[in-house]
Amino acid sequence: MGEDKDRPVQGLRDKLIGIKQRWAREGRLLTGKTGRDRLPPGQRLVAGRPVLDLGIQPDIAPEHWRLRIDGLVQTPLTLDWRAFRGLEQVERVSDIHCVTSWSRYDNRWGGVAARTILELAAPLSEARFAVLHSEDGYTTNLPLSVLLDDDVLLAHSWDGAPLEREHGAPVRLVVPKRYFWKSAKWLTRIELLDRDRPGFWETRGYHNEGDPWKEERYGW
Ligand SMILES: Nc1nc2c(c(=O)[nH]1)N[C@H]1C(S)=C(S)[C@@H](COP(=O)(O)O)O[C@H]1N2
Ligand SMILES: [Mo]
Repeated sequence: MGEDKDRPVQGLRDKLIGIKQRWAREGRLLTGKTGRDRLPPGQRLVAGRPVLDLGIQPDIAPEHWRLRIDGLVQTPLTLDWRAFRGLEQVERVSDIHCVTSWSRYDNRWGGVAARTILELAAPLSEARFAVLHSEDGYTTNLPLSVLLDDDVLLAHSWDGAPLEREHGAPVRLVVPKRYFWKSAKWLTRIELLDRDRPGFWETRGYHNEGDPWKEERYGW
């Protein structure tokens, strides 16, 4: 092959390689869903602590608080504050993803694993879903299997301080793998059911599952 014929081809090839190398440097076409990225699609990071509620912030003194676990369980339970604090206390660090598009990293929650309390009540084999009930009349629903995840807490502290009233004191649920509306504040009752029963937002257009990584914000 003559040199004169090869040179333009070589030049073109170098140009293409150069473009691809630049794309690689710039991370072009990356979806942002793998590796180092912690932020689910459509979310933006905040540092503060937004408050979201229905316009009611119950003021529950720990000594007046009760948690009921009932429905399809072998041993219906009512825990008071002393009994709750007497259970194994754990800490978990997790990210918050709110459906209104804010996320907050590295929240350190202290409390009792939901699993610990559910095991005490001993769910019947038919029990597959849960409704979380709150003092302000709010409800939300989750599959029992999700509540049994190791990172799901009934939290009484946040970043080392007792939970504030506006964030659900004395005890709120924290479900890191779902949008934050599933994390019921001012929690007073866990009801186990054999079928799913959509809660407050789930009957008002929000998604039944609410997985931030699938961007399950609205609808079913
Ligand atoms: N009892 C109760 N729990 C609730 C709510 C509520 O109105 N009542 N709002 C939910 C929604 S929509 C969100 S985003 C989070 C907000 O929690 P925060 O106020 O601690 O940020 O609580 C969830 N849990
Ligand atoms: Mo929310």
